Amino acid sequence: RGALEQPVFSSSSIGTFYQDRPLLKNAFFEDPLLQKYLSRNLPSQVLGPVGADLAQFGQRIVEELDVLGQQCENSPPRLQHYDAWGCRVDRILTCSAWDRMKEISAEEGLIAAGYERTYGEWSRVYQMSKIYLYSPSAGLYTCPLAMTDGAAKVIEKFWTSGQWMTERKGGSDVANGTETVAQPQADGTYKLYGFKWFTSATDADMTLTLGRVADANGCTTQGSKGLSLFYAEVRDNQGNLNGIEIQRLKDKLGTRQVPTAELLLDGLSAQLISEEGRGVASIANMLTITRIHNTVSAVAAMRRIIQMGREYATKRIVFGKFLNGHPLHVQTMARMEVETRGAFLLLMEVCRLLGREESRLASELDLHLLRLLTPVAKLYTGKQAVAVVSEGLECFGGQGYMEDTGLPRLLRDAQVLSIWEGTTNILSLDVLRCLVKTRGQALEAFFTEVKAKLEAACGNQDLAPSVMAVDHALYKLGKFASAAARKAPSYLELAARDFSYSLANIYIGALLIDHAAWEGASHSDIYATLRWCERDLCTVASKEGSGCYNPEAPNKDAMLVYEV
Ligand code: UCC
Ligand code: FAD
Repeated sequence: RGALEQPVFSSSSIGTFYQDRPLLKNAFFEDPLLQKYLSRNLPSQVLGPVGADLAQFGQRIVEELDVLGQQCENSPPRLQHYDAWGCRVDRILTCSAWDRMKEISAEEGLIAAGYERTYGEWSRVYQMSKIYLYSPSAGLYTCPLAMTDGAAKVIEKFWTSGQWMTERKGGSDVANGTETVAQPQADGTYKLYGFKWFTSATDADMTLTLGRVADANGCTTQGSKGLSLFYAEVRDNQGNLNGIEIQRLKDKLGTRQVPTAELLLDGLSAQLISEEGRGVASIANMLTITRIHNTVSAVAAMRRIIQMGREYATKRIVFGKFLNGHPLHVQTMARMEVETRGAFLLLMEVCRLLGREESRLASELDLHLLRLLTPVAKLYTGKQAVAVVSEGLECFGGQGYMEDTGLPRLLRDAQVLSIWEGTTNILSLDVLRCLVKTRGQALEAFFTEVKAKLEAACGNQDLAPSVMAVDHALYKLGKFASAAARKAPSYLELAARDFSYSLANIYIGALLIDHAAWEGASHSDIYATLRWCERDLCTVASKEGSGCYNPEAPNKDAMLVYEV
């Protein structure tokens, strides 16, 4: 360097290299699997308008919504307890971007699409595809949307809704954890008294909540049989809270964009909307919808991190070449891609079944599958999202850990997906509940459907190893299930999580095969299927050999956990 040149690094200069940033592109065009899924399944008169709408929405996300989502993250809600004159007001102050998200959600018909049913049985696939594109840029506005959708399913009324189930003693064990008492009023309504420990989207117009109706002596029935479902409006016509005090906003790892509050119900006026004592069964419809939304968010987060990661890999040079020229890096992304494809097809399957149910086209088999696969999809993708998004952050090296890239938020927000709307264990137990309640018919439906998909693909040589692997796993699952049915219930309880994972692995294997056997499928569709089916698809059968579900296992586990 000549003596007169400016030094590259000095107090006035920090060097000349600036890494090109990964660009957010139209998520619809960036997602060949979504496009192919729609082409394969939607009738042509539906595919045209749906494809056009998703393409325009994908562009709107890039140009308008992503920045609003980031603003929601940067300007979390605040709670104003008192006004300037000392009056208790308990106002939740949300940012303008959050309010704008509400308007845009209505403009785009994000919930209406599920109820107007313009596309008949495909309306849910359309709606959830749209929310899937939106979710990673939504600033978590998808959370109130999910609860609104769930409430609309229960009461067919169209306001943003809360879902207040969790109290201090129990969010999983709602039956024993609910202390809220409902006092009957002369006009047939109720006043609710209790404390709701987690309430998201507390800025909603209305809520569904659980309470115990008090009899003339003020006594209530304990357990699940004492719980009833109530509808309540959060504020009155003047905007004052309806017998509610907002104690505080939660200080959370993620989902910071969403106001999640602790609420004292101090005479909340409410209407009973279920039969007395049928509260849990009545809110189950809402849980189905919100758990499907949870699955949408999980798969969408995986898809987003992959889209950003593969973009970055075309821009970042290390050891003399772009990241996407390093086979080990691409292998890492390919593994994430396989996970995401599997999760996506499971999500779409549940949406397809929901659409059929709501259009009254569902067979008995469809209904059993919908009931069984909803908790399976939620529990499986909730966990997968954390693993894939975490791996995805690493794809950016240190930049993946930097707040102002907007990437760490994806991991924080993914972590909640396995906790709320029922934890992994609780949903695994729900899978067992479903099997018991249907006297095994849901499991039979599972076997029938997987076998049908395998049979349809059995002439395809490329897929033969995958078909064999899924078939073998199904055989092992059947053997396990018949043996477990003869054992004490505690055996299946301990196996519940592994059993549910096996259901997910096997069903996803069958869906990937089904998709790859389609005439429009690509080599990558076949390759993804082969890769998925290499894994141990029936973990519950593999693990049982160690005795980990046997009667002595809980003691051994406890000794292991608490060993001093
Ligand atoms: O976390 C929450 C909101 C977060 C924000 C929203 C995000 C949405 C996604 C957005 C993405 C951005 S709200 C709180 C969610 N809470 C839960 O999910 C509760 C978790 N706990 C459970 O799921 C438990 O398994 C309980 C509460 C359902 C267990 O209650 P019980 O009363 O002990 O259970 P029982 O006695 O077995 O069931 C009572 C009745 C039975 O009906 P009958 O009497 O006809 O036999 C069950 O079959 O309820 C029925 N039932 C169901 N039916 C129970 N679960 C279901 C189900 N999943 N589907 C159909
Ligand atoms: P617990 O039930 O105490 O569970 C603790 C652990 O024990 C978990 O790992 C669980 O899997 C395990 N466990 C529990 N029972 C069993 C069992 N029988 N067998 C094996 N393992 C078991 N709730 C609402 O009602 N409305 C909301 O709007 C809402 N928003 C939320 C927002 C956020 C950000 C979060 C984090 C939570 C929210 N929740 C909401 C609460 C949420 O639904 C509960 O936290 C969740 O259902 C778990 O309940 P819990 O916290 O009481 O945990």
